[in-house]
Amino acid sequence: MKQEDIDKIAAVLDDLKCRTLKEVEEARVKFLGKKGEITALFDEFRNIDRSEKATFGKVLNELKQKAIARIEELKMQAIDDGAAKDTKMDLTLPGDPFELGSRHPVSIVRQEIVDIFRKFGYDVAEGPEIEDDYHVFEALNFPPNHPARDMQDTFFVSVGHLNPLLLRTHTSSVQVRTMEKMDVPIRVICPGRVFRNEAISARAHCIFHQVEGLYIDENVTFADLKQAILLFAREMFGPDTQIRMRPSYFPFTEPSAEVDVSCNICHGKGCNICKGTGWLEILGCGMVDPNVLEASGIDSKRYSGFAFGMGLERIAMLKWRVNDLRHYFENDMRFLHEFASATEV
Ligand code: 2NM
Repeated sequence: MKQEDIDKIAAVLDDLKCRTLKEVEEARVKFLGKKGEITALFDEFRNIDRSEKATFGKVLNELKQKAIARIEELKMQAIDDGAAKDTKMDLTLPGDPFELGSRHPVSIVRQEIVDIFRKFGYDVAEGPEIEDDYHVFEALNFPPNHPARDMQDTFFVSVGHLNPLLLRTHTSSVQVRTMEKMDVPIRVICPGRVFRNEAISARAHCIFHQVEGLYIDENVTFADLKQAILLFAREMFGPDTQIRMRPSYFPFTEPSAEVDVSCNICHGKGCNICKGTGWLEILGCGMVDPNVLEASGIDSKRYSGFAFGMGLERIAMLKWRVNDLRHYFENDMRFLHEFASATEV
């Protein structure tokens, strides 16, 4: 055993540089591992001359302590100067983003419509999606054999009763319940989900959303209806919007009309959204049939009213030029995120 060998190892330890924790571990094995250089000197120490043991025992122990301390020091350094490199992680990268949800286009449109009518003094009413025949049809002046009662249009929950349960096909049932409960004057809008047994396509779905409105008081006329719809259309589609009414038919209103708004995309010139007509159909309306008022206990000699209804998916389609109704129900995040900027949070 030579002092020279021990000094050499001590010098190497002093100069040792490690960039990574892996290199530190390699250095530890090189000096202190089972077959390490310092371990080898201890093995050699067992066989040396008794006279030498006193000198080398102390020196070897000092060398070993020095090696342990130096390895520990290098380990701390490696951790400090970016041991991270060892794991291929870039800690300067921004953190994992988490996705914010956004309002569904149908919800956005519903909220806009509700806000407009709230401003006009209407209340909001909601009611059950599973309804009875009476509130969906009977009280709304649907004759007993009206085609809308047919199995083709209505999802029945229970059949064979006098008053079967079914999924409501319109939210007018909520208005019937309002007329039963509340005193006149009534101003109410009813947003909600409705169900019709239709084949699913780009333009039709078996589940969709409506907002219906009802206004009942003394001396309510068709002129009031027209003005209410005009004010609504201008709030909803812009101050230059024009409306036109076409005669129509609904069992619960007489007279009835369909309302078009001027196409705010081509401003009446004709485009593919309005199919060249300059007009877009947005709602149905009319004067509440006296039979409907009477069925809910309202004196039709003293009171009159108007009602209207519109489909939210259709209005959202016009607003954002969505070309297929099915997008609304597929929960595709790429579609839904298109509307992230359409509402203030
Ligand atoms: C529409 C069109 C016309 C309507 C009628 C009633 C009620 F309950 F008062 F009779 N609610 N909603 C109505 C009238 C709905 O949707 C196209």
